[in-house]
Amino acid sequence: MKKTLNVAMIGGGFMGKAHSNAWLRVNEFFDAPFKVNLKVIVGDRTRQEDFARNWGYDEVSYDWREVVARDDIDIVNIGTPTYLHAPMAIEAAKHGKHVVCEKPCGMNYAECEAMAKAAEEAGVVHYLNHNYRRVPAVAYAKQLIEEGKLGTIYHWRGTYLQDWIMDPEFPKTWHLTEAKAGGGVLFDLGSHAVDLARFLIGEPKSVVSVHETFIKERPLPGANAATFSKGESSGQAEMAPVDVDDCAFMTLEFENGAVGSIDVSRFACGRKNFNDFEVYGSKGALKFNFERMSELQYFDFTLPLAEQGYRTILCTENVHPYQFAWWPCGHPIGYEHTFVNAFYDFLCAVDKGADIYPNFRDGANIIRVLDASKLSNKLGRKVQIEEI
Ligand code: SOE
Repeated sequence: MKKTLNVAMIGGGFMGKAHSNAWLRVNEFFDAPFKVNLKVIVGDRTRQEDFARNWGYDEVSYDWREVVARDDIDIVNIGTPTYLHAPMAIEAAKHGKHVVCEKPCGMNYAECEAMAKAAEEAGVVHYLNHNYRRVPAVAYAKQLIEEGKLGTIYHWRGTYLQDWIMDPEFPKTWHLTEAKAGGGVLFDLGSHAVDLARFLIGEPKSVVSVHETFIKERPLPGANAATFSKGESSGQAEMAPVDVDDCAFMTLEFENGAVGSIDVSRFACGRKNFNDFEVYGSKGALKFNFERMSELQYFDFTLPLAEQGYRTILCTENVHPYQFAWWPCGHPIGYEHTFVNAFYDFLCAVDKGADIYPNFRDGANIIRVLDASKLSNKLGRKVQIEEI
């Protein structure tokens, strides 16, 4: 009989829903080593009773400190704005809880280092949910690179574009407030883009950056200033200055000699979740775009010239990572399935007492690059990552 682990979810927004769904599905599609019970939902935004009823939580709480200390909680799942990640993760680790935390890891490099140290010292499993690593096509790209199919890596080109805050009437939610988000699109989407670069080709060594804020002030959100959902506008005339980036363009040198770029923006009209990368090597190249998430474009430079050309691999075969758990070939999975893939790996890590990646140490390394990008933009020069 499989042991059941009790989950405490903190935060009932977009990520609270995506994580709750993943806990409910993981045992249905994978032979996971543990059963999972949605024990308690903690939050102050949604009508928690409705959320609990909808997703099947046993209890509702408004006190995260009390919940993370409970003996009957095994996993603490953090889906809150960024400024709450470190205090919650550190407290949960101190109480011996395994921790799942949404990206970005924390507000700055030092805070993320403290999260990693607390989790490592407590000996708990800590997972940072950069879910795009567990898109089958992305995990397969990693496999091809590790098999040497691309040879020596020369270039990384990462782009992550959205357009949901281009309306000047969109209120200054937590996503647009430095003290709550750590940064703008640099932290929101840039953290994903840097994670993919680290995952697929290695550690950045230096960065040169230009950031810009296009809408300098926005209306404050509704009466519930703690609101962290997207798009709630009060219609109030009161305006507030925006203190985060709307776009960030980075040029990077990597420790392995590769040179690349990452550009992120939430002002790219028509791009809804345009998470895209290209990798160029001595023996071949790859291109991926999340808006066509089952497809991976591969160029094999070792073929005879007449046969060369980009071809599209449809990553839905059961030999492609994670696909074995889902549908027959030709039936693609979606965004939410990447969270289920991750939570299966997380439960396996808990069972084996092993690490899962990315974890909070990865999160610290990601935020170190983003902090370096902020410094480069401020100083107008190249910044070595080790300067942070
Ligand atoms: C940004 O709007 C966002 O919700 C990110 O925060 C998520 O990490 C990404 O998966 C989808 O877009």
